[in-house]
Amino acid sequence: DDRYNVKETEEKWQREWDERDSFRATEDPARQKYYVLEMFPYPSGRIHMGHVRNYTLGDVVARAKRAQGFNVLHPMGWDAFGLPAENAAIERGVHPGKWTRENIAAMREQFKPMGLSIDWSREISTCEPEYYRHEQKMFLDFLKAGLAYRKRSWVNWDPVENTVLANEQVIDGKGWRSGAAVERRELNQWFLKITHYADDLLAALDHLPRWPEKVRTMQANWIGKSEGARVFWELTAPVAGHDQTAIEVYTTRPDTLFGASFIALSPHHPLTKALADQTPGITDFVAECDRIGTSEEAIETAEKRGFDTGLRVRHPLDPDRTVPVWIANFVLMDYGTGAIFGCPGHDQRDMDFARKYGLPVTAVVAPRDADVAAFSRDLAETATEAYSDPGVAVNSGFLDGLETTEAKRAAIEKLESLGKGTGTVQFRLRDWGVSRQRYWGCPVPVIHCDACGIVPVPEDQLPVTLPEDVTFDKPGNPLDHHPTWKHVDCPTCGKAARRETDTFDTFFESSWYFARFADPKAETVGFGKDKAAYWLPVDQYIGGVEHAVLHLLYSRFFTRALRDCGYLDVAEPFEGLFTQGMINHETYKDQNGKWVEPGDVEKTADGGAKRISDGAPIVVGRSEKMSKSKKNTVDPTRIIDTYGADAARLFMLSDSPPDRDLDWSDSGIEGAWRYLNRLWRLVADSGVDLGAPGAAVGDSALVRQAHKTVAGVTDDLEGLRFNTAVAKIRELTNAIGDAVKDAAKADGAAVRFALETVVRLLNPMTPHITEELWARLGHGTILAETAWPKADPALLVEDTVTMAVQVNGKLRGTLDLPKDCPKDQAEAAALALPNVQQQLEGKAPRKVIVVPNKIVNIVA
Ligand code: ANZ
Ligand code: ZN
Repeated sequence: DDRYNVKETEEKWQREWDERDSFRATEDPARQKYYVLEMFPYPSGRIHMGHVRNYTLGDVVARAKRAQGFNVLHPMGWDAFGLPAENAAIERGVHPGKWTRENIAAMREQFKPMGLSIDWSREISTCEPEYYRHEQKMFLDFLKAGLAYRKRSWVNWDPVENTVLANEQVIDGKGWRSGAAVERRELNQWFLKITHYADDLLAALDHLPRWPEKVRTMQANWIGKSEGARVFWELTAPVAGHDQTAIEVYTTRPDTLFGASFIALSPHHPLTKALADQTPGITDFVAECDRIGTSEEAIETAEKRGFDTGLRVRHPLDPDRTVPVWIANFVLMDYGTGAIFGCPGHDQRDMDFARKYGLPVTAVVAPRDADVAAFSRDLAETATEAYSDPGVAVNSGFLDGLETTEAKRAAIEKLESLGKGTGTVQFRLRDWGVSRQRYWGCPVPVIHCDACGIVPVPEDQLPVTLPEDVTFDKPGNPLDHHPTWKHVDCPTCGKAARRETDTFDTFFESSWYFARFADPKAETVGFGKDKAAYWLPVDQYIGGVEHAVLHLLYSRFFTRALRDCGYLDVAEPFEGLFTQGMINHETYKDQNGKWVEPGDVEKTADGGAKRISDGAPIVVGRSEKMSKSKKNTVDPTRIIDTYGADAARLFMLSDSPPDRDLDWSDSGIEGAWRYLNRLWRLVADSGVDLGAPGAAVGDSALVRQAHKTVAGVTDDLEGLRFNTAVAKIRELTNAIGDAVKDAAKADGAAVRFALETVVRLLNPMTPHITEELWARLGHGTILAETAWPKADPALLVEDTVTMAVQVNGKLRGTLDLPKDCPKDQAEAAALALPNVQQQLEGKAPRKVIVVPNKIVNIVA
């Protein structure tokens, strides 16, 4: 039986590649390397369609680059620390280590049938001491270099997870996993000094042309560089318990200083603290503010609220004037100076605040050509919207008449000359808080000694490993509850001391794993410098856009920090970045509004749908991102079982451009399946005598199309336009189908050539069936080790040209003629055109001029 047996074929070739070790990467300075990496998975236990898409995209790149002669590194590993393991421990009593390792084993088995060309000998798992010991060393090096430090700081506290969250993990004021409203707490935390590189991280974005514009913009906004001034406002009277005589504010609009109507302090400003002891009500007000958390979004969206302290400060440019000092919930302590001057006319938040508390609104910037008196009156008396665009300074003394940019400069100059302020650059980026009060993470390798303070764990005592015997019955950090683990002697003075019980944020592990893959077995170092130099940077990184700022920015920081600590010599970890779209699926609900799984739904002839199990009518909803909560997921393992990995891969690649969302559908996967079977039959039983491999082929339309397809697909793969690549291959397949319709007349050598071309071009996308067909076509080699086809440039030239036909200078028609055809042939064809004959009215032309391949000019 000559039918295509998917299961047998796919298993056979996976075994074959394994046995031949086809995908092992070895450093070879003589060969050009290519490092392709997909963001490594979290071992949740089951692969999902998003994984299938991500790893298929990477695999196509890896296989194509390998065929094109590159020394390819395509590794896989596990981002294995994190909360879900601990939650499993809490809910089911299984140890996080056991849960994680079992999930890894299960997912590895689910990945294997996909036929990915991975060098599994380089597999890593970040929860093993062999991995995390190296990041403990890195941390100690960062400490020495001043790139890691500890400080007391306000943090986002997730009351359900009992842990600190990074700002990025707070979404709409809620914990990203728990969904619980986040609170503020002040804790001692470890930080990595990402701000040290703020300027460089921003400027270097311009040198990443192979990154999506969108991701670069998101990082630039996150880094948030702004230019402005620090301005001193002198208190009219000293405040007991506070040593400063002035309030320093940060502003990006020094041009609006004359419009100041109040000063606002952060609830956590030192002056607020000093005042709290003396002024009743402040402590309560601050506590209320704390309830909205520390994330900017939360603070931005909360209703503006304030507390009048009764203090006043002198205006730096107009000392006769004083303005009141308030405490306001929208002023952040960790941005700028933690204090602002409010200019309601030109800042919306300040406007909202001023209208709520009856503070004055003064226009100090007007649109060019505005009626200043009317504009000022409206803004002061009735407006609820601030005018925040640039314009011309008004009501501003010496600044009047200056454009905003000019006015900013002039104001700063004046402030500096008076000693009342300085021009500065400010970044929105904060240092990265890496402390987590959790068990399943890498222990921070330091010891707290009452006599010596913070003592780094001596390097010969690394790694600090996690204790196995922990319990999860109490809320909080199991490392803290452990009876013995944290009690150690101080390495410096020998007295009783305590281990740090914080562990690292799990983004720590993913910030350098790409370097570990260069040298995954290194024991004394995280990775050897030579191997890192050979493989890094990653040439093509592929993953979800949800990591645009977190993981991708941390990795860029980490690479710089490692460089400065002597680990490697690159600054940028990822030379090329591609962010793939999501996978969507229709959603289904029954009459009770309950979600129904796609596997239980059948479309009916009338265009509706019913539930398979009981025939109940189903309402079909729109296609949305696959998610467990809507039950619209499709299990990749089931799809691969039914149709095979090749069909699943092909559908993923052909349906839409890889950066767009993809709608998963049964008809789509079936279409891919049918195509592969058709290709199989074209090779197995077209009835055409294909002759032997390597026979000479003549020039023919089919051969030319094959060459064109090689050129086009090569180009498409380079640009990651997989869907258009597939379309071109399918066109060539159709042409082969036409050519073999009359088997007796077909040119066997040309058909073989075209078929071999299809098989070779399709190999990176559907590796199994193409290997099998290649063997059936009589080759003793395997495609995984075969060079990429090359197009013959001579056969790429267009074989026909379109020529214009003019009569007395007017276009009267066009002709499709063989390229470089003789002049008399072009002339005859032109004169035969009905339109031309009509123009000539039966007479002979006076003159005919032929410009080869372009135009036939007829003079009547
Ligand atoms: C006066 C002013 C007048 C402002 C005006 C704006 C418009 P970016 O551009 O994001 O850097 N600001 C400064 N520190 C703050 C803090 N800790 N918390 C909340 N807001 C703060 O924003 C800078 C502007 O945000 C600053 O310029 C300041 O308000 C406010 F017509 O100063 B501005
Ligand atoms: Zn000590």
